[in-house]
Amino acid sequence: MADLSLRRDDAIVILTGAGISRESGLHTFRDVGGVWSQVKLEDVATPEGYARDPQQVQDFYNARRAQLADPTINPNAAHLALAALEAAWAGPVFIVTQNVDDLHERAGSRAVLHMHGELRRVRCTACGDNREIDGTITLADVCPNCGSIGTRRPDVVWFGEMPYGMDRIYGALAECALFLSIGTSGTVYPAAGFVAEARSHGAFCLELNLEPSQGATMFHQALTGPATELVPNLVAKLLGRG
Ligand code: BV8
Repeated sequence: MADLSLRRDDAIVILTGAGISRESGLHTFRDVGGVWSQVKLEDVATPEGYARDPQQVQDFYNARRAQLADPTINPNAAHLALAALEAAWAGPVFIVTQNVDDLHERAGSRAVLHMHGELRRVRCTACGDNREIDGTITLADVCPNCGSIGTRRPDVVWFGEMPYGMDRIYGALAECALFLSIGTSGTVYPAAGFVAEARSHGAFCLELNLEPSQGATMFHQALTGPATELVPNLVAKLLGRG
């Protein structure tokens, strides 16, 4: 395990990907049997795919939103450990997640930024109205704000669209003493470039992943194993309990 010489008031930035939610029962994208082996990314996670067949895209996100509402899908020990770290750590603990699920929040984390948007939010392409929903979106939906019909889309960031919060993220990467990357393949940019940004500003960069990611060599240390083992162990060490 890394020899982390941190002060308790140091800032920590944590990037998470689909791997941290795998043991909660949500599929990752690029593992065997993952989301992109079931449906083509180009068809459901691009503006072009949405323009071509909006019903297919709505169905894809409606199904994932319904799965997230399943009572068997809950935060796991990794999510809970990160929430405990935020509660006990004197310095800022900022989670930047690529995930569109709400498991970090349900685990108790408060400083969470969904750079790729959120499954449980919908926005209107006519007026920008952006709100939480629990059910489905249909092409007959009427925007409750402007009355437009069929203009409500999932509030997720597709390929070719600008992720949310980039200024805030780069500001945090420049200030943090520890950059943690958990459960991501390091395939998708700009998230995959965050380690280089943090390292260039002097952060200690640590990867926790089931297997080395595409960017593993960019980290000072890369630990492999399931998130529900690695993350609680690391948090215990950081809090001086391990
Ligand atoms: C942008 C939608 C610019 C929501 C997603 C060539 C080079 C560089 C970049 C590009 C390029 N060509 C195109 C680009 C840009 C493109 C990109 O990066 N493409 C890739 C494919 C090359 N990026 C974009 O388009 C981004 N936008 O660049 O905008 C711009 C500038 C100006 C103006 C406008 C725009 C937008 C990217 C966002 C796309 N949306 N999803 C949704 O449906 O979820 S991406 C999708 O991939 C998800 O959000 C997901 O989170 C994300 C990353 O995947 P991972 O989370 O890493 O998941 P993955 O399955 O890949 O890996 C899981 C890992 O977990 C594995 O490593 C596995 O080993 C591990 N694991 C498994 N089990 C466990 C575990 N680890 C621990 N414990 C376990 N139990």
